[in-house]
Amino acid sequence: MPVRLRLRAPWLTFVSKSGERSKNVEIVVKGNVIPMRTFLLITIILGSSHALAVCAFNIEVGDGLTFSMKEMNISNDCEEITVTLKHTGNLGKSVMGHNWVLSRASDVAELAQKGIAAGLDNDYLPADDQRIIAATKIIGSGEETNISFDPSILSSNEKYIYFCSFPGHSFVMKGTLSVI
Ligand SMILES: [Cu+2]
Repeated sequence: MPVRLRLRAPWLTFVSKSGERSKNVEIVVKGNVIPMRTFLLITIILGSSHALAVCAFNIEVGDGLTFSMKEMNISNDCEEITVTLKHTGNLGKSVMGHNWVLSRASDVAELAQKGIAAGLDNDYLPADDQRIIAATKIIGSGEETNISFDPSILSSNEKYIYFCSFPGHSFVMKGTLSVI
């Protein structure tokens, strides 16, 4: 179905090929007839990415070793970043528990290693370790948890990784976090 984009610009005069002058022009594109005012509004919204900074993230986990989000872009315009983790799988936390842990890329391996020793009672994370920037508790089937942190503690020059510290998961269950 052909769709038209109608542009009304009173400050312009459009001249057709046949020499006809008009204050309106219709552009046939895919979509609906969009008034100029709506068109400009969309343009303004798309152009102001900073005003649309995403400060809250919803990430799902299940019975596999994946986060529903593989990459996060964090804006320093946010006063606080909130990550909500939801377990949509069927397995309990002792079998297929997951958490969301943020650290510098270079700290992941050692934190995951020390996490195994810490055990489930400590959410598979070493206590009071300064290398943990933010972390949720371990959750299982049907559970949900969240964590908030101040993005100003992150640097745009650093590489950050979020991972799951459940034993064996961190090798594949991870994503990259960047400051934009
Ligand atoms: Cu996991």
